Amino acid sequence: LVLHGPNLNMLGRREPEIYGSLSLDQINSALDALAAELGCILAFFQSNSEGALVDAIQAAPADYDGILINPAAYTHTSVALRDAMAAIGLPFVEVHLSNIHRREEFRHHSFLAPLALGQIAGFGLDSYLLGLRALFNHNKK
Ligand code: CA2
Repeated sequence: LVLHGPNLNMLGRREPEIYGSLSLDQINSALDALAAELGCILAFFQSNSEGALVDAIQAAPADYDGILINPAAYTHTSVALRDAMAAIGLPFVEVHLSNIHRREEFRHHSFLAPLALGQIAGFGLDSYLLGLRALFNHNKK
């Protein structure tokens, strides 16, 4: 399950110098192409609402083997997303388009990262592609 957090539906339209010029649909298409190569099936969900993301995480174990998530701003604020991840226990990888560690201090902390298999930040689309590979390889073992 690929989860995209708040404002990522705006990708490609604003702040291309930080987040690149690809739209969310283009990112999802590139992930689908990699998934076909690896031999796995993806589902995508974007929401600006913290509760909707919590609901999606809670429902995930019924249908999915892992979660690739860009929690966007909720990375830095959401105990609720962290608690949902802790509750389900599915393996997940946290990704960010930008390198959150070279940006404002408030972006350096992630509530989710301590529970993640790993965090990949700063590589634009490649953060997602590397994250999918890492999650797939982890689940293959
Ligand atoms: O670098 C990332 O992927 C982030 O998760 C993106 C979040 C930001 O709050 C995190 O600190 C890092 C913001 C996503 C907002 O995306 C926009 C896209 C286009 C225009 C405006 C916002």
